[in-house]
Amino acid sequence: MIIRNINLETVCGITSTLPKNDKPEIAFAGKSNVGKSSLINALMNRKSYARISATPGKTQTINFYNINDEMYLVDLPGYGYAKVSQQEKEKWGRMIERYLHTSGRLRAVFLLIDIRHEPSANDRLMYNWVVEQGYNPIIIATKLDKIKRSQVDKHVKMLRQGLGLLPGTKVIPFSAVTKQGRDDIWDLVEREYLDRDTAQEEQ
Ligand SMILES: Nc1nc2c(ncn2[C@@H]2O[C@H](COP(=O)(O)OP(=O)(O)O)[C@@H](O)[C@H]2O)c(=O)[nH]1
Ligand SMILES: [Mg+2]
Repeated sequence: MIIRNINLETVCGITSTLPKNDKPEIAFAGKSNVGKSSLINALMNRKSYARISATPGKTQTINFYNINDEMYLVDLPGYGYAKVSQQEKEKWGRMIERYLHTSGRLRAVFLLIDIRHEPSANDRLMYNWVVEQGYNPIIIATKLDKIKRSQVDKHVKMLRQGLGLLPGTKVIPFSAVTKQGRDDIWDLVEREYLDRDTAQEEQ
């Protein structure tokens, strides 16, 4: 994807009305600190347009990034942040659920999981829940630079087993430091989830 312009167009808090966008949306879910903002920045070729937080759990809004007036990257609130009350967590859960149910343009959900660790109970809950909402999430295994190259296959297998991924589910290892995996993600999005007039593109 050639990034021509980006714009954080809508920021939704708990009580906000969700936007009725008329362009395809790709959403990113994952626990706090997994690297969602870093991934979105890398996809947009920016260092810090999406806020990168040293304090997990800070981004408790749904952020819609307009890309080239062609599509949206949607940053969902992180889950599993211990300092947030149960009541607060439920509110955010309902908000994400409302988004997944009502967005007419949501094409795909990417679920981010840290490549280093066994998926947590929250990760499994999130995966199963997204599947129950009718989506077949693509897994991004984040922080790829933190493990040795020789360990990657083993860790991807650990994620597949730990999450109980449905056969055929894609897992894309990614590093915000080296940008490895970035092009694979864009290729997938452009190939599968955007309405491109391919005849025109090829001219
Ligand atoms: N080494 C490394 N650190 C990362 C990577 N992605 C994110 N981080 C770090 O992890 C922390 C949380 O990142 P952030 O993007 O804010 O996570 P978010 O809470 O999921 O949006 C920050 O300190 C980032 O610099 C990565 O691919 N490699
Ligand atoms: Mg974030």
